[in-house]
Amino acid sequence: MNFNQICKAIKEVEIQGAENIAKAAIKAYYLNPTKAAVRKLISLRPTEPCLRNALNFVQLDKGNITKALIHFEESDFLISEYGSKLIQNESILYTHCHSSTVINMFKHAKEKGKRFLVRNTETRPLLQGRITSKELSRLKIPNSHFVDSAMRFALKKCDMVFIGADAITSEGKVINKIGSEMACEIAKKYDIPVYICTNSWKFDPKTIFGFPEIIEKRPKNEVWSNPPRGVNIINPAFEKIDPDLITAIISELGILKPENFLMQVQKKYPWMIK
Ligand code: RUB
Repeated sequence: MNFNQICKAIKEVEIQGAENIAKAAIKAYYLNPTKAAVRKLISLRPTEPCLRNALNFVQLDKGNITKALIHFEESDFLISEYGSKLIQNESILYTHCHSSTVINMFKHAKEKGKRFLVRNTETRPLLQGRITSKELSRLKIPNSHFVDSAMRFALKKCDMVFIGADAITSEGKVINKIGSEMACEIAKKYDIPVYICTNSWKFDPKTIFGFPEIIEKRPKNEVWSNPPRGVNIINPAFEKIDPDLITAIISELGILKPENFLMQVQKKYPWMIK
């Protein structure tokens, strides 16, 4: 794909998930290493600090393109190691939308001999939950698929929730696909632990300085292409999960409470804060 094709695929969510978007943006920057290219890439998905952090990092030094890709690879491995150890045999796990980090962790757990089932929700309007189901089926991980409004029904018999992240704020709030906060509230009601699987470059340093993480609003026609006149369609892509709904964040830095995660990420990656 050339630079413009990558931009189009990110904008139209053909390339989706924060980490895949960041990796694609690195490739696009390699093809077009200019400030204008960086500005364009950043504008494509507003709720994506991983994309912004990755582009900031690769601009610091030529060798950083390879280093950034290694960071993602090593982080995915460590998250898979840490996360898969938490999974008990015969457990039922819940996920929402499509997170490559969560899928990698499930794959790793299966390779380590863990036996478990996954329940997931379809994730209207773009149905990224189907990508999750397809990938789980390809990996021969038993899975059940539910419509979003069956989320409580799907979740209440589960043992653990594993979801991804698009952004993490300085207050320890995690932003992920719309529906994620609802899933975490249901999990709390039924005493089900919630784990966020994410590499730490999803932290948004600008939130330290009081800038809010902007929640991306997607086009109305994704929800309803031809609605009657007078219908106001609102299509938020993401929502914020309060830290008190989160058992821990599983990242390359370990399995940490949100407040400890924030301390570690700022210590390990000072270039991110500048
Ligand atoms: C995808 C989504 C994913 C996170 C994490 O939203 O919310 O859970 O991006 O994914 P969209 P990953 O489909 O709108 O991009 O773990 O792959 O970074």
